[in-house]
Amino acid sequence: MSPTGRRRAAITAAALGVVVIAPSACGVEVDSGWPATTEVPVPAEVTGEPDHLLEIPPGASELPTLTVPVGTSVTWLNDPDSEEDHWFVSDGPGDIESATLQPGNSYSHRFDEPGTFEYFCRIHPELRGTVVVE
Ligand SMILES: [Cu+2]
Repeated sequence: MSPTGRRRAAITAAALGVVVIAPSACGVEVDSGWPATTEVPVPAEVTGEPDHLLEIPPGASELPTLTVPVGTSVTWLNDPDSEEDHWFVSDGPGDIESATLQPGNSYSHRFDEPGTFEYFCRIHPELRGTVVVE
């Protein structure tokens, strides 16, 4: 990794509230069994990494039916190369409400109840999808 890349990674880690302490930083040599450069996996709840990422490609005309376990967070990502906005809302039960997703924007929703949740795009009403939560 370049110095710039390393700095960017450090800034990203700081922005995420992740505190990385090198074992030798305080002058006490701690034998953790890991070299100081080991990258420790960060749990999903810290990174905000979605359980399920649904990327909407440019010009999408249909969306897949997702089947996910209860408690899953689904993130819709409008492809940065897209030239259109999307605005997903529930069609029936559920409270999907993305507001306007410009290219590169994303919206996350956690499904805590089982059921079948249909939604569509307010801007492109023919663009519909379903999330089945089991
Ligand atoms: Cu749309």
